[in-house]
Amino acid sequence: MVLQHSDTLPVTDRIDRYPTRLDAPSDHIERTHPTVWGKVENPALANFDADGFASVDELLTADEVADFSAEIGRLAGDPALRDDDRVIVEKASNQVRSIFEVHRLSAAIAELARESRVAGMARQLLGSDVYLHQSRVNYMPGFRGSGFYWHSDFETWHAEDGMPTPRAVSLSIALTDNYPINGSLMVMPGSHRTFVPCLGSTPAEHYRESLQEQEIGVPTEADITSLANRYGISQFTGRAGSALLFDSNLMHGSSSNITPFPRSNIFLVFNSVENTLVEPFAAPEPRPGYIGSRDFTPLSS
Ligand code: 6CS
Ligand code: FE
Repeated sequence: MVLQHSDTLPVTDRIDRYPTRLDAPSDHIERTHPTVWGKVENPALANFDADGFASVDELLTADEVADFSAEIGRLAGDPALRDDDRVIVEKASNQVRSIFEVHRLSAAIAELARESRVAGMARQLLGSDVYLHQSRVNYMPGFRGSGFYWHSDFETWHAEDGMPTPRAVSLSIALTDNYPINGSLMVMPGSHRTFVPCLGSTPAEHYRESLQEQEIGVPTEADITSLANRYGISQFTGRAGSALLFDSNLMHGSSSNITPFPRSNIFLVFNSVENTLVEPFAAPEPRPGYIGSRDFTPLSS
């Protein structure tokens, strides 16, 4: 059989509209892909296109908050998960920081992700069926909970997971009250329209480091300064049960939490079924499926 040229194209010949993990600084890239691909009907999402995020009050009832808090407490204390790769601990304190693939560990979380009040918002924004690219619970303990430095999630998902375009949204559902003082998420409104190429090549198994503290795939201080001057910085605060839905390329980060008030959330990433993963754009190997899922089965409504 004669191989067609297209059968043998090396991965590096693909058109990459979001080049990153470079060895020399490069200009910011203005996004050409839409933010909202469908028709927004939920009034809470009215400013999503312009801001790149929207907050949703009372997504969960007080009873649901109590039930899910008990569920994630159970996961964090489960002896069967102690040595599981899906559990990420804090570098300094060894406390549980994140647990990945929680939709496979908890039937209640799997069911929540499928509900129309949750997946329905993602379908409206992305204009297609959606599947779960990633799910996790983040636990930010009081006193010594460490934050996440400024980053765009899409930068990592493109470079390390092979997500072609920023046609994905994340929903962070607060299970504790988010105050300005306890490490709540900071976002740059409108920054989802600008892609910041990052410096440095991705080492093998980079996720083992980056999920504790990310150093490669984060913008320079000059990049952050120019974005912050252009877009400003807002903070998401809200009661337990409220949620933040945000575009995959929104610049965001959080400070550490030295208050006694912990901050935990369920984090669900919905990707369009028309944006399924290919080979990583800037990493030697794709990350494991529990971080970047390769099961593209649409969530049934
Ligand atoms: O790795 C991920 O998928 C997510 N976590 C971190 C710390 N950075 C990129 C992205 O938000
Ligand atoms: Fe993030």
